[in-house]
Amino acid sequence: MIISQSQIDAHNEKGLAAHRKRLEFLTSEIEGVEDIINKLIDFQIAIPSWALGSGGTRFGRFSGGGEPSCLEEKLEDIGLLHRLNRSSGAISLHIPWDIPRDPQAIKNLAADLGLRFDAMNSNTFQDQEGQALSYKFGSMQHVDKAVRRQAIEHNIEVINYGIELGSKSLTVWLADGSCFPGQLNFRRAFNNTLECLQEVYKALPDDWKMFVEYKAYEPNFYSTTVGDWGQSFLYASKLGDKAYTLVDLGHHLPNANIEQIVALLLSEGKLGGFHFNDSKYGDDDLTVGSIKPYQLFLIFNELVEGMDARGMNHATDLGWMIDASHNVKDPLEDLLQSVEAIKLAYAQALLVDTKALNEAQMSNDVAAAQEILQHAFRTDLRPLVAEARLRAGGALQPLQLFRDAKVRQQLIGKRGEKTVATGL
Ligand code: PSV
Ligand code: MN
Ligand code: MN
Repeated sequence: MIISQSQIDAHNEKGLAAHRKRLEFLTSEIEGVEDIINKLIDFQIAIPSWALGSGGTRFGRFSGGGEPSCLEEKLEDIGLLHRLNRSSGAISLHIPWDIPRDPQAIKNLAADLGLRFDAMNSNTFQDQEGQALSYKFGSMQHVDKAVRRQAIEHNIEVINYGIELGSKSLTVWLADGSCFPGQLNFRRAFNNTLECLQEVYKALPDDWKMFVEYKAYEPNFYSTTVGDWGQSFLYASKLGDKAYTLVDLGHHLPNANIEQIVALLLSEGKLGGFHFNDSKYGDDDLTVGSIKPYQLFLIFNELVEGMDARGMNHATDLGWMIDASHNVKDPLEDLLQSVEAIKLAYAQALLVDTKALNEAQMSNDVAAAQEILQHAFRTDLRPLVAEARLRAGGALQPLQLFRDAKVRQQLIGKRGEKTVATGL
């Protein structure tokens, strides 16, 4: 085992006195510490199978070595993250990159590592080997019925793999759209897509959810057939109760007010979940919280308030997933940082004095409302996140232990320098 429990214990022993001091100070400063810690312990974030290697860009790819080359190794990597932070207890698979050849063995391995299967993802944005028809001009929007049928069949196949593994949701992201004005009849593209989604929806088991992901642009640069939350909401509403909108933080036009989108989707009962990442310009897939941590906090503030108002379970009623790509960092280090950023934003949102905020809002006290939010955001809650990890059996400082234990060097030793993980 690359990191043993005794290594984690020794690491924690070393940092315990300093941690306790920080925690005691924080506990004396704020209220509701135990409740926040317990909620943090329960909160799990799914890791995407496609983010365990170097993604690169269209200009080049620089492997860090030791990347997983099969589904089993991907599960092992996420098992490693989960052992360190006790918050990465799920994996999101992408088909055909992650076809489980022996589903029972994969299920057993996941169970041994304490992992469950979050949303299954279909892929009609690339042509796969041996595929009869091309998706060059779209999949579900395609003018040719046979291409549309192929896309439907693929999604049903993905659901079936998910059933075998015990997943409960399907995420559909379509690259469909157009690059030039005139290329597409928008109404026809929408209706073709809706009909296909309806066919897939029919194949969805009763206890499953379908997430319709939207994206403003890329790979198509003039129009996208599920281009924004309004369009996704339209599809999800027409499909039925099991269909929801999935919010990928990087899929908006610049400066979109994502927290407001989240609040409205939640209030309509149509928010399915998230692909967390961060960005400066477009779908950059950078480490969560690395560019706009305040936005992340504001999103969580809406989530906590809205989910509580609707009596929802924070940990289980939405899909919490990361969607990331790495060019210059070690993917596993990056994912540890992302999970930490999500938990921190969640903890800060839990700290918001909702009663006082509501009073400020009701009396139009704008300055007080801002103070309340920023007080929570500016309180350093890292000791609470660390304490939750400690109580759950994880490491006080996962990234530090990852480095001290020379995890990447060990992976390179096992798997080699020249490795390419399947995915983007
Ligand atoms: C597309 O940009 C996306 O965000 C979708 O979620 C895909 O499934 C994922 O990236 C991986 O390609
Ligand atoms: Mn995504
Ligand atoms: Mn994306």
